[in-house]
Amino acid sequence: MCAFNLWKTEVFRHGVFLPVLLSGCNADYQPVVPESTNTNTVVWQTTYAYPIVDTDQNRCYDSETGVEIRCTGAGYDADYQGNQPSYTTSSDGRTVLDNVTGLRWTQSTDVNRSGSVDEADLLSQSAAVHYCQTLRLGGYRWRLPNVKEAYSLMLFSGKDASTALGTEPTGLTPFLAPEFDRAFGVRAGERWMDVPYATGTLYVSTTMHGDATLFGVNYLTGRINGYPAERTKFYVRCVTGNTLYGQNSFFDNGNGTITDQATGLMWAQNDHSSRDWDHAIEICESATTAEHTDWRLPNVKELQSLVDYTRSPDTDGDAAIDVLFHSTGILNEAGLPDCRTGDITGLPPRMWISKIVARAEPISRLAEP
Ligand SMILES: [Ca+2]
Ligand SMILES: [Ca+2]
Repeated sequence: MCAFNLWKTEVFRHGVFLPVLLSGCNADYQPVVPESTNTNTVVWQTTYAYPIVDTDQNRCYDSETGVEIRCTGAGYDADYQGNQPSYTTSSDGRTVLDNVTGLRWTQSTDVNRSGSVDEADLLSQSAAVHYCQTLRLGGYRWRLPNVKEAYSLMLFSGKDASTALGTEPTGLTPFLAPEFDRAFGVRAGERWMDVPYATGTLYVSTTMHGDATLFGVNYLTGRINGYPAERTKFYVRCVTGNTLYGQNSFFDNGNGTITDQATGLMWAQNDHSSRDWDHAIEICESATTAEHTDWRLPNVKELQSLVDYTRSPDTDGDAAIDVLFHSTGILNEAGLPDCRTGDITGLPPRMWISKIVARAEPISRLAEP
């Protein structure tokens, strides 16, 4: 079964986030004067409803040798700062506000408040929905995050714990800001990395044995995976605030580009093939689509923002991306049209980010589509 055919997507170019609105701010965020001097009350007002938090990648490496290289001019993720991660923990320590997205999160995975995170904190997806909906904390109306909300917390300064064994999880670096607690696989036979967090996003088709499938987010591997919705137990982190987060607002500029007015990113409408990642970078950095010269290869989180989780090859015969985008199919080893099994972020990110190019849209241009 095919979950997504992102191999069909392809070229977009990218640019630089331009400081347009306020001095000292990037184009996407306008800090609001704090209601008090208590930093816990600082609220950031986003110009965009769906701002993408940067990946927190801050180093560049040669793609062949792995040797660290200068980022300036490399065109790599770390060459573009984007919206740097920023969080504020509440005075009681129980919630964490993402100052970029406007989403507020529960700080702890210890849902039964036993003082430790263990098997008793694992919930089925339906129980997770109920838990968040009935959570009384801080006077907020909580919900289980959708997959885009949950992915907004992913920081790629983490280290993949897929192969971590050991007797203690010390030394592991989750793909999650230190403001949040850590949870690991706790049940017999599980690995440290067996810690999917539940989301409210079900796959529109089925997988494996006809199972309804839930997209779970794993902050120890940096991935999204599909899990049998009724047979998996998940950790839970509830969210509140910014109910527009994750909702795209595409506008066809009529010149081969699509602007997402929710994220502020402009994308190339057509995909483009590339030999490898370096070639994809080269294509983006030199692109002049619609006479823009600031195209870049998108980072993995920007690319995920394009995924339309209401679509799938099985249900639509097409890629899980808005129909405004022109997607090219691929042929599998048998020479047949095909797509990859599994979720998009279960794929090696370097493979699919090499397929798409994006550029940040200066907000001034959003007004003149
Ligand atoms: Ca970056
Ligand atoms: Ca507990």
